[in-house]
Amino acid sequence: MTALIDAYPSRQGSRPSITPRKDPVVHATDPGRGPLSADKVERYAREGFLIFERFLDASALAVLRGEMDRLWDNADRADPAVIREPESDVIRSVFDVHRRSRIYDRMVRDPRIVAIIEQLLGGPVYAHQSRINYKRGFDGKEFFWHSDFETWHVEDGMPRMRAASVSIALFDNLPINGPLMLIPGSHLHYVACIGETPEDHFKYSLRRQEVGVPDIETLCHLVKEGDGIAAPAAPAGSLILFDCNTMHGSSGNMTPYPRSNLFVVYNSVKNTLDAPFGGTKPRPEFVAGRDFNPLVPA
Ligand code: 6CS
Ligand code: FE
Repeated sequence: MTALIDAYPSRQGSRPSITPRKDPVVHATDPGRGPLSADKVERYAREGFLIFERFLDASALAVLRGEMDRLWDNADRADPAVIREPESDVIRSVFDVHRRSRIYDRMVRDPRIVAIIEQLLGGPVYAHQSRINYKRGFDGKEFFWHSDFETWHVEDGMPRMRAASVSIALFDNLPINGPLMLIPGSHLHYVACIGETPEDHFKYSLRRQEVGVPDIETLCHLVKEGDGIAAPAAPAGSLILFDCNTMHGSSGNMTPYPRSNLFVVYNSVKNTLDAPFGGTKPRPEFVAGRDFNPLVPA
């Protein structure tokens, strides 16, 4: 087997760099076919994200929240998929929730969501990663700016940009409780980061990421180019869909209001994982799934 060419090197040089994206954002040959209007597709291609306010109704939301509490209550300290906050023992994330919960498994395969993703990514997809980010009141800490794709490429061997993430607001994402922030247009640039990937990086990075984050100069440039930073108001039940390379992050939550989200990553079955491009050993299944069977809507 010949090794794939590394289309997006990162963490290799001593200086950061910014280069144009080499892949389309919308992969469909017929982007008009699917639930999204041409307008929405065009907006996604241009800005790198879309928001669907109140996508879920109150009863669906109540079920997802109940499941969120159940996973919290049953979380086992020894379980590597249970991630703690950087400076405390409070649960930050539980990973692989679509394989630990039948309710989340169905949610991930929601036909409305799968149809939207398939329209944008041009065909069948599988679940690369799923998690609950709890972001509790007072102790939910920040996620520094990053492109998910950079990590998935270097640490998981995701070859190209043909993946998208869905964040479902389980509580209101308010301007004050550490909502998801995105840089419009940033997905059109690839930011190569500096710093070598430590062994078992995920053990630290999922608590606080310090390698694979962009330099400040490049961030300023992206914000200027993209005309600012978006922090979409997302009432509980809303869905934010964003490209795998959209620069995003969020601040800590020092309000009493939780900002828990259910997060799912969809990757095209034409873009399955190879060996990690950074040369480290592949990350565990709970953070980078290698079951590439297409999702069957349910
Ligand atoms: O590691 C991951 O897959 C995700 N988590 C972090 C902290 N950064 C990259 C990506 O979003
Ligand atoms: Fe992320």
